[in-house]
Amino acid sequence: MKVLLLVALLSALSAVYASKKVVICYYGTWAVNRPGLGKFGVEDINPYLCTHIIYAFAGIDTNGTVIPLDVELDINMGNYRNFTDLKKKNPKLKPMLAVGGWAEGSAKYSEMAADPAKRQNFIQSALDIIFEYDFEGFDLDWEYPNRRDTVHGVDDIENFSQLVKEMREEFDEYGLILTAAVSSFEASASQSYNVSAISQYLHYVNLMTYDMYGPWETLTGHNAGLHKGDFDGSTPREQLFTADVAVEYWLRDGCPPEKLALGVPFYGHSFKLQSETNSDVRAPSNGAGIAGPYTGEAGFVGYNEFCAMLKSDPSWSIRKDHLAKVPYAVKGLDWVSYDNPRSIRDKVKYALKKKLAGIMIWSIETDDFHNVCGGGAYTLLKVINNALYKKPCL
Ligand SMILES: *[C@@H]1O[C@H](CO)[C@@H](O)[C@H](O)[C@H]1NC(C)=O
Ligand SMILES: *[C@@H]1O[C@H](CO)[C@@H](O)[C@H](O)[C@H]1NC(C)=O
Ligand SMILES: *[C@@H]1O[C@H](CO)[C@@H](O)[C@H](O)[C@H]1NC(C)=O
Ligand SMILES: CC(=O)N[C@H]1CO[C@H](CO)[C@@H](O)[C@@H]1O
Repeated sequence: MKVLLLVALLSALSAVYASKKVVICYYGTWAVNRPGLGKFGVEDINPYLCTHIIYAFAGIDTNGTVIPLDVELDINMGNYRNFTDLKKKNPKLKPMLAVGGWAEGSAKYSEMAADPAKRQNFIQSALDIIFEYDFEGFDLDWEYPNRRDTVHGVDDIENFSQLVKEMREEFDEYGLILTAAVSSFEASASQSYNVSAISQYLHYVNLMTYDMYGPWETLTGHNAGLHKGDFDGSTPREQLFTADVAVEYWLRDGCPPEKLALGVPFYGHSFKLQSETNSDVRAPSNGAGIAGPYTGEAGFVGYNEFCAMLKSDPSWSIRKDHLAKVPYAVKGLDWVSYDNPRSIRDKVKYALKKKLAGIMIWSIETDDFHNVCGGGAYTLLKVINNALYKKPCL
């Protein structure tokens, strides 16, 4: 009897503990324009499989004012409102708005963060949108401080810390959530962030542990390997482009584990091999490979697109890098690095073992949300929920 009580108590405690893990889902709103089964609108979001859902993206003008990037969709067609209305289905869901992204560049953000008046303008205009549309938080996606077309160079680092500090102080007045998406590897992240400073002020740090190798490289490699791979040879550990090396850097540099969300990609990168006789990881590549039927961009395939290709065409050879814990697939000169349910589960286990905050996803509109491949609708999100909470999900 006592043993049973103890077991019940322990499992109740672990359920409470586990339920605090986050599933932070980015939603790329342009997917509403994709053809056929690739079209993904707000109505396609399953509001029970994420704890936080982030609308990507808003932008800023030259004064640092936060503005919608697609006024017609975001405002006129009601997409902001429909998105935050997902809370009516799941009251625990936290709808957030992301500002920035790759296409916004760095220059305007560098100018904004360097000027106290523009920082205040940024924060107040973010609050205006948050209150008008009932968002519950904001995500900073400046890509990246002190890189690309930066204006103020290395000053961006402390200016970004200052921005995050001021924003958090303001957000605390209203109980709003503040997060940022950050580059993951020491070589790049150390150019952009004072890790301990921003980690102190952010609720969660969304670690972009993907795009580690892609068709811009001359050799094939994993988009998002978890560990040192079968083909990494004697590469010194700190020079490895793997998720675990990036996580260890952020933890070492002062980000508390309970704030760090491990990013997982719901997409892969495709390469075109130079020769069929060398089709391993680190094989010579001629650049971008296949495009997906919906996303239509050479070098990129959504999980939904690629699982369907694998299913319908048995001539793909699926291989696994047993150490890196990610698959890749080869057919003739086509080479694709991607994530599947197995690799995603391994990443969740790793995040749990490292006592991280949870998982971040870029991005949910390329999950197999229509169950084309037979793993169940929202295959990858369900894998994440099952592995994090160890119970069947809705
Ligand atoms: C920036 O602010 C100035 C001064 O308030 C204003 O004249 C200008 O129109 C603003 N620029 C934009 C892009 O809104
Ligand atoms: C938002 O929801 C309304 C009501 O369901 C719908 O008429 C409208 O088309 C939706 N907007 C978008 C962009 O999907
Ligand atoms: C980083 O921020 C911390 C805390 O705000 C500060 O003490 C430290 O000096 C900063 N580090 C650098 C290199 O500026
Ligand atoms: C608050 C802060 O750190 N501001 C700095 C941002 O960058 C500008 C221009 O490079 C500096 O002059 C500020 O001191």
